[in-house]
Amino acid sequence: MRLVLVGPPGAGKGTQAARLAEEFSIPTISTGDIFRANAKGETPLGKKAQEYMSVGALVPDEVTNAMVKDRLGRDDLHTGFLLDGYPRNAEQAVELDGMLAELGVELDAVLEITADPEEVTKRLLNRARLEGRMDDTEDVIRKRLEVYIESTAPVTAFYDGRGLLVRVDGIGEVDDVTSRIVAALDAR
Ligand code: B4P
Repeated sequence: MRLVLVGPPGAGKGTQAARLAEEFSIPTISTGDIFRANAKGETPLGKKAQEYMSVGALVPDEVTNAMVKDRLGRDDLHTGFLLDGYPRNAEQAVELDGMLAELGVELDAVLEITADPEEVTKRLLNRARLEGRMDDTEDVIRKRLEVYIESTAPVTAFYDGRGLLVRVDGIGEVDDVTSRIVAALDAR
């Protein structure tokens, strides 16, 4: 199973990725998690990523693409993978095509988790209270939503045109959303 997970900030990508990785026994590759781990470790990559994440912008493509290429080249992906939060713009989608062609593999599905801006803002502000993530402030959330509409929404159209897109409603209990996703993937 080779999956891509997209959706607005706060739709539940990270939340569902952890469950789907277990359900399908595949590793998750989350660009956001890799950036955050590097930021915490104060590595050069982390310092660079933090400049962009803290203002809600996308980390530059050359940094992100090289990081994903390196990760996809490792030998623990025999059962597949779940790409969480990548690709996030049309350029990254084209890059990913090239990486997969080099590896001789194809995506099985691109899963879009949908949720309206009011709901995701509420969730992210709640997470800010619990975890204090640097990009969960009201201004930065607004910026992340704008970036999503401008840069990431076209990615779903790109994959829809190829018949790969599976759209699932992300509103409701976490378990219910997981069941919806698994049912939608099974139905393919
Ligand atoms: P991400 O780490 O991908 O962060 P995100 O979009 O906010 O989603 P996340 O997975 O964390 O949250 P989730 O929706 O699960 O990206 C962060 C930043 O990294 C980006 O802004 C960018 O700067 C950079 N970045 C990442 N990938 C990049 C790329 N490819 N190119 C360039 N830059 C990149 O959960 C949110 C909250 O909702 C949680 O508190 C959760 O508990 C809650 N929640 C989830 N499901 C729920 C439900 N059903 N009901 C109620 N609450 C729910």
